[in-house]
Amino acid sequence: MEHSLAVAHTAEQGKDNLDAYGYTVHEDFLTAEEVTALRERLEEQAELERAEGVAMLSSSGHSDAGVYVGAPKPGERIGFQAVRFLPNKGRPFIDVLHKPITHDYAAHLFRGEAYNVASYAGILLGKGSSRQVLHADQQAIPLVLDRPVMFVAMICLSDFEADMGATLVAPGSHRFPAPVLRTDPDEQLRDIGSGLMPLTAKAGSALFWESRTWHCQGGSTSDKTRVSLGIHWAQHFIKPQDFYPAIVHDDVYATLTDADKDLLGFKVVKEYAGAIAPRTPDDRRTNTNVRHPYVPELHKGGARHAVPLDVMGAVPGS
Ligand SMILES: O=C(O)CCC(=O)C(=O)O
Ligand SMILES: [Fe+2]
Repeated sequence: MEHSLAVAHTAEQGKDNLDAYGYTVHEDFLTAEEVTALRERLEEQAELERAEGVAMLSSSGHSDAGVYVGAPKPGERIGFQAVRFLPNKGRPFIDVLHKPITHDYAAHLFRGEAYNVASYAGILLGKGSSRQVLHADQQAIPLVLDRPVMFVAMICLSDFEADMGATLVAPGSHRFPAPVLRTDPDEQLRDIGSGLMPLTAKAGSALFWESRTWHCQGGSTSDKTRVSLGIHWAQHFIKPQDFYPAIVHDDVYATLTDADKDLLGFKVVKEYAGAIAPRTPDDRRTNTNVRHPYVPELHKGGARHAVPLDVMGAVPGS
């Protein structure tokens, strides 16, 4: 495989890289100040999730078998920690969703179709973390598609060096059906004429790969911790891994703008899917563009009643 790392500074370069190779490294995605603020918030949250016994951890990496939720075991060296559901864990995590470059790539990869966040986690990777299984993110879709329905923005809050477990990507693999999980990766890579390339990058870069591209988290043998935000963006009809309309805390919901909510999947697109109806008579949680009245099980002479929309001061949407 003759391939040099596909790096971009502009959306135009990045789109060309995504088309040609299925990924791009986008340098200077964040300012140095943004890197510091996001990294400090993430590391504090990660430390306290360990201290409070609610951390998602593994000593051996991002493999299903080794991952557990709790406090670190005595003497355990943490190889992998995920801090999930970041929109609940600090405003800077929501702000970074609005970076225009992400939306330039989304418009290109999704050909103008609507999309939202499908999962959003901080990832800390340390020594002893093993290489993840080779996969494509739309692997679960039982169809071979001529386009991606998801893509990842992996925002680097530390440098990504090869021995720190930098993401390994197979350039050009987006043109092929997904690899067969847990089957000799080297043979499959040879068959498509590709190989694994570590996406090395400086802190503040973002790695983008589309969901047909074969990739895996690298293994770490370094004393330095790889720190990143992993954001999966999906077209609106995909059932997301993390369903933010149900996950966002009430106090966070109260702070969200409609633009935030749309990125988190509160919008019903083309009248298809994702209706949110009130759970209690005074529930304010709703779609950004459609509202439904509160309607419980009604009985003649019963004590429970519906709440018509005008009481909520709301307008039915499109
Ligand atoms: O953490 C990584 O390098 C890759 C994780 C991954 O496979 C993904 O986010 O889709
Ligand atoms: Fe992945």
